[in-house]
Amino acid sequence: MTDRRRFLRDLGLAASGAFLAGCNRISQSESGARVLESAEWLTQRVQRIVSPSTALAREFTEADISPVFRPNGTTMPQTALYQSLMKNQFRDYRLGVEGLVDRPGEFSIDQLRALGERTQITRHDCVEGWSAIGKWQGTPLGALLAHVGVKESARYVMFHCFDEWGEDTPYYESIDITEARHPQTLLAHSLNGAPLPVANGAPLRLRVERQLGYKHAKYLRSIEVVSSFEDIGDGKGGYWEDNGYEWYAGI
Ligand SMILES: Nc1nc2c(c(=O)[nH]1)N[C@H]1C(S)=C(S)[C@@H](COP(=O)(O)O)O[C@H]1N2
Ligand SMILES: [Mo]
Repeated sequence: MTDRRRFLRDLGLAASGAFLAGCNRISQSESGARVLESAEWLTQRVQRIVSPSTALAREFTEADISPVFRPNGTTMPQTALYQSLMKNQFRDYRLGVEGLVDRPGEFSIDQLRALGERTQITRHDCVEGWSAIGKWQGTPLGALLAHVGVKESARYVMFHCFDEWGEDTPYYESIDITEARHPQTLLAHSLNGAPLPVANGAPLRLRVERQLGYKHAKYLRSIEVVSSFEDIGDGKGGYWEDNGYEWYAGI
């Protein structure tokens, strides 16, 4: 069924008053389908129709780059592991890749770079009401996923970060496999032509350009391919989602 037909069907359900009941039923029978529980699902459908899953976020020119890319949230992870990697200029850094993949492993920045590179100048929008334009360079996440091989049951990619927001509460995020394979979804190692500053997520952060700032996980420690995220954190798919933000944060 096409997105449009599915959307029209869903609207029909909404009009008949069966929409929420129908969604709840689906979400109970399908693990990890929390997104179906709310109007968020509808938002995502509308978004995918207005701008299909392949649509690119707007890209800007060098002249548009903000003089300062404001850091936000964690700007210096305090964990011992991060601090020791930082002291050695991240030379020993490896991104863990685990979960529903054929070949899990650990990747240095150089190994990631060998898989592919993309540069893009985009606007970052934070829910707190500020924006900044920056030039990001990194490996398309899709290239890494193709390299490790994604299993059939995979639905989401989780991003586990070095920084903690409370005891044993690392920042984390998630996106679906379609978003993960979008050409502008990057594991970025550089901002404005230089290695990522610590404040902006060194040595590696996510860029997921069609969604709001909190989705762009900084300080990536590992990525995990999963079929459901209900057993991770409080089960809503991300640190801020566990604290009330929407999982699908389309701009
Ligand atoms: N690991 C981690 N990632 C994070 C955050 C954070 O606190 N920790 N903050 C998020 C928020 S709310 C925003 S707006 C952006 C800020 O990115 P910047 O510091 O490069 O501006 O990072 C996002 N990713
Ligand atoms: Mo943000």
